Amino acid sequence: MNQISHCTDRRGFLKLAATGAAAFVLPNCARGDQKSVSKQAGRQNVLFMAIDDLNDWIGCLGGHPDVKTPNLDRLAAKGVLFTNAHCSAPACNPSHASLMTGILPSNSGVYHNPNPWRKSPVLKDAVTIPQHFIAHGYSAVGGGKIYHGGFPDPPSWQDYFPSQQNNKPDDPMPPNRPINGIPNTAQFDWGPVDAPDEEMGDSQVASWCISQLRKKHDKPFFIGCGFFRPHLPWYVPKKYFDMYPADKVTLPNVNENDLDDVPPIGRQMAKPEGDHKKVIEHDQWRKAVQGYLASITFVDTCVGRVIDALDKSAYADNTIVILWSDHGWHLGEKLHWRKFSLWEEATHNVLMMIVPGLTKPGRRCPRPVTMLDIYPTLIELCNLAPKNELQGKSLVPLLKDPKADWDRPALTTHGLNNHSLRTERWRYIRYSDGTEELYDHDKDELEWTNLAADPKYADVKKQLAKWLPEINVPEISRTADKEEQPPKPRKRKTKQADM
Ligand SMILES: [Ca+2]
Ligand SMILES: [Ca+2]
Repeated sequence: MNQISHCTDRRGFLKLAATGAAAFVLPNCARGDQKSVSKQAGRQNVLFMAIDDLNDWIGCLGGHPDVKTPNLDRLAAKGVLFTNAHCSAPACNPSHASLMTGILPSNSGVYHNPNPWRKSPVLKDAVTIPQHFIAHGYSAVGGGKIYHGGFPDPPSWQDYFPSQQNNKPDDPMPPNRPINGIPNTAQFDWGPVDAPDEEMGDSQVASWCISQLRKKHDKPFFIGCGFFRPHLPWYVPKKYFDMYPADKVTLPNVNENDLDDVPPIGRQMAKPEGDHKKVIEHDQWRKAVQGYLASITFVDTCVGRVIDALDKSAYADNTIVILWSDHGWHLGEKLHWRKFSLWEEATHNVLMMIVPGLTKPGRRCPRPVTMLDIYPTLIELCNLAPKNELQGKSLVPLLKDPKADWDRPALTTHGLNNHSLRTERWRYIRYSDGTEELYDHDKDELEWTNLAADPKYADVKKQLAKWLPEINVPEISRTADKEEQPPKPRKRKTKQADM
């Protein structure tokens, strides 16, 4: 339990300590002598949960003082929370594709949302995580957003909710959009929707997942459960907005001059004249933060329902739970909104794992890890055949001992040959034109002061640069990206999907 004291947030500490203690004493009641077939077969099941666009604004990561995430916090308290986990790409499609195949964007050429990842010559025949489980006798089913909207992958699954071709259930939409009054805003909008939780797409995904956990399974299972919120638009039921009155929300700590020491490619990623200018002009910053926090608490409720169902199921003691988000999100930091950058707000994401018989409750791992490490970790935990082409590294040593040695920085790539490397102390960014940023997290956790030009740090940069990828393949072709299109009007009964 002493590792909990490393939590940076006092509120988070108290919450974790309370739930962590509860996790220690909870008896395995109500399960009786039920034994699943999968336990008898000697292989643990996997509940693989994804949350889209969730940055580190969850209680147990201390990213935002106002946020309410009791369910994510109690899940984290059951096992290992990776506090320095980063995406391989700060955008939905390349992050999901690299995580599910274990291959870096710089090897596949899948850098952006409009890249149909199965068209990559490298990923065309790649065996995804669930495919590998199927090959080893597991059942593998999924629901919701495990792949980016436009590019579902039917070969990955034996069944899918709502369907193999449409991975996203419909969401109710408020009338008179955009609510925030920003013209031509597409999905960049927020506000309450007049609908009960159960009408929300993510609630339907949670219900589907719960129904899977209540089933009798003849084989060990791999269940993918992907939640879409807090992806835009931030339309969730009003009760979640009411938890965060806009006039009281805490805004991010932003330095108006932060981009002055950022190279041109970085400034181009930030686009301060784009979203940020519009948000300020329309006086929407507080309401946007409110919408993001409301969406987080909404999805936290969905997570809570699923973990309660697992705890009450026959599979509570022999199911590995892994929960990840695909990248972070800026809400004005560096005058930037959304993901699509190589700074902490965009690369830092959520990763927690509970492995019965291996992990201990309430552990926090500060080592820099990436989403690419998930695939080899699951292979080792479930005794699947090793796959030499995978570019991540198994996290099993860190699950056993969160302070074990770990030699590599976390690599994030945004576009061709733009990379970031994160260690426990440093962030080093190298853009395609050779320009650089270097931040010292011991003194500057908001990454305000770029030290790259200071000769004092030449050796730090040199040591980090050894980890930059040697291969940087060109971007593959692009197609229209459904998720970035404006929401279509929804007819009340037909529930038009808005991707
Ligand atoms: Ca995403
Ligand atoms: Ca700066």
